[in-house]
Amino acid sequence: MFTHQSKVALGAALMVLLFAIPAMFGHASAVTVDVSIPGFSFSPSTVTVNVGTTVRWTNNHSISHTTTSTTALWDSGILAQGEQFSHVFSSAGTFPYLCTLHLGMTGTVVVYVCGDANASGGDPAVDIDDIVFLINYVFGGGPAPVPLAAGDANCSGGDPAVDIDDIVYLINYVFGGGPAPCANCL
Ligand SMILES: [Cu+2]
Repeated sequence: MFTHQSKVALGAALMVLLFAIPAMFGHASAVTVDVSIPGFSFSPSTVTVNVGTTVRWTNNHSISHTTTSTTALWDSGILAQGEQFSHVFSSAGTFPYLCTLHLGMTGTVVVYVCGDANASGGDPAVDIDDIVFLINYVFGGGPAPVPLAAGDANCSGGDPAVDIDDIVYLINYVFGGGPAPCANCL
């Protein structure tokens, strides 16, 4: 593994890439992701979203349901057919929920930060450890970010979505005062 000193040296050395490789810059926009209640289930039962995303549940079933966080983050109360409830996810993490009327109805919202390739969370979520993680992934055969899109710091998408441009982008952000990772890297 890398020592702190070697990570700093690595970051400093890779600064030269900033002048050799043009970074691509992503876009930021508010996003809403829909979850349907078509019956005695949530569909899809797991959604993976960026920080700042609004998740909107719609009860499309003929009887009432709720969407209720198991950690008291949100509670829709009873939703009759056709009613909706929205919640903005402003921090990274894995958030389970259920319907309080039918406890077998469960779902999960996974929230992550673009650029937080190692899923460390915390403050700052995006730091030199993510650069090292991506270098190890792109050049060293190391583990991929989970979800992979979390490593697509410049929101380039494409194939591969995570490549040297994302490493350069993060170096520029962490060491060069460059723009933060894009907001929607799905
Ligand atoms: Cu229910």
